[in-house]
Amino acid sequence: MTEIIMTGPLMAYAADQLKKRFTVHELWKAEDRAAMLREVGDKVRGVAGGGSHVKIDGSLFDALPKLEIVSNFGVGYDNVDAKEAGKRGLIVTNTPDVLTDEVADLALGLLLATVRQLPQVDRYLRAGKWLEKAYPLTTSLRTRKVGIVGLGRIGKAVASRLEAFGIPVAYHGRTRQADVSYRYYPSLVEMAADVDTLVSVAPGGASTHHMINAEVLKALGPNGILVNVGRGTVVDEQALIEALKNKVILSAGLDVFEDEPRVPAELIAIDHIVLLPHVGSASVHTREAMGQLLVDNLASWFDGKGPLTPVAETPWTKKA
Ligand code: A2R
Repeated sequence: MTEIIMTGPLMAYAADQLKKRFTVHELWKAEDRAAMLREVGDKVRGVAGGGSHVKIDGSLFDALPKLEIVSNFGVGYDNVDAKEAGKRGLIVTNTPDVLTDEVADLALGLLLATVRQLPQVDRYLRAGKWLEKAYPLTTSLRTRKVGIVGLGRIGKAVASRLEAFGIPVAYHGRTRQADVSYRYYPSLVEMAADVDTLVSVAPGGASTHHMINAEVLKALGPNGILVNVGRGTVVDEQALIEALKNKVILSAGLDVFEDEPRVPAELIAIDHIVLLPHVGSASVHTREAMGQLLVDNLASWFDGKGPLTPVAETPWTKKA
């Protein structure tokens, strides 16, 4: 059987399929990972990635001389050095599309929860405070203009939901998109100044690192709300903490953080914001679809049919 490495725990739905089809080495379980790699490294042809914070980079590739493909769980693959994989002629795949609607649904839920303070309202009722008086009035989605940072697959699904809610949408990215009529801002600071709500769905990695910084938050202003369902590294978390403490912006709804699963105590101490433990795609339905795509990419590759969803850095064209 073809031998592969799993770098972290995947849901049983996917892991059980992998174990039927491949000889699976569970890297994150090894007491001595280097020893495991020395022992099995020259037999391994595939990596099933995700589910852990093990970096899939040049040093892992060095230990796996027969490696052909990294099938990564999730649409984001900032845990994989895809550029380095490309240089070495390896294929990297991710799990796009199958989670788009789920994450977009969550983004709208998180936006509404933040604007209307739903977790705080729930806590208020449970604490018996409604018996004393009604919950104070909140801000509203009704008057808001939303700027989407990263109008990709998920960003577009967020935008179409916002349209249904009657909310004007603008976007920032590196390129204007011909197929949408939303206003495009080449400058993120200028967009932040013109809207009062930012929804970030941009990927992680060097090019987006701390893109939402103190200057952007200042431009967003005192009625501003930041929702982040993309990657935590896109936001300068320390600048965000300062902005929230000093009322530079009004509030935030965060599903992603810079150093997951560690969330700064300073954020946890701010009661009026909404914090979620990276659950954007975390339903049984969608996680199974993602797991299936991870398995299918490996199966397709080792059946000689090529990868199903290779990432941009490792394009693949079928040989004639
Ligand atoms: O920049 P563009 O025009 O290529 O637009 C992409 C945008 N993006 C950026 N925007 C500003 N500065 C950057 N350095 C930058 N790099 C990328 O992010 C594109 O509109 C969007 C990503 O869209 P997709 O590749 O279609 O990804 P998808 O499926 O929407 O997922 C987005 C992210 C994942 O990477 C995970 O981190 C997270 O959502 O789950």
